[in-house]
Amino acid sequence: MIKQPLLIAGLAAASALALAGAARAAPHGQSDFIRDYDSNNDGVVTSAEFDAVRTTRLKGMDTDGDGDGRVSEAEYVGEYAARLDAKLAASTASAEEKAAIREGQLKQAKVRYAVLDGDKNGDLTTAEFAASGKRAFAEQDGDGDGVVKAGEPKRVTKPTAP
Ligand SMILES: [Ca+2]
Ligand SMILES: [Ca+2]
Ligand SMILES: [Ca+2]
Repeated sequence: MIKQPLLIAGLAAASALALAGAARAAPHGQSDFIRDYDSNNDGVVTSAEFDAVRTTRLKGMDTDGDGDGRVSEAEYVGEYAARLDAKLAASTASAEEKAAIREGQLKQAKVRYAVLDGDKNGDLTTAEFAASGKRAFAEQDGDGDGVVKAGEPKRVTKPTAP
């Protein structure tokens, strides 16, 4: 049933649902990106929009109440698991399928955390999060004009030391 390799669209789920019809014609991965980050709905994502959404998201992940903007793997995966569970609860997949999807997705979330945690010290800082965001935005901004548009070719960037 649910065959999306990544359930990243769960982010900003309300606005994503509202825009799903309009955005569906665009290539899948990129339309998800634009749906998630195009806050003013003008069809392109600026780096300012991208940074604002990501900053809000990082704050939402920092759930241990100390508000220091640092996110542990448990916080990161926990925040993701909550969104994933809400999605799975609404899905018509069988219990076995849901369990398999959940296991696979949580594994991927841990992999993503390891990438985000640049110095691998088990503590994701705002600086590390911003660095990974810069790379992610550059990948989506294939023509390098500073905004991400539908149908834009992705750029493959080499992983670089932060
Ligand atoms: Ca926009
Ligand atoms: Ca770190
Ligand atoms: Ca561009």
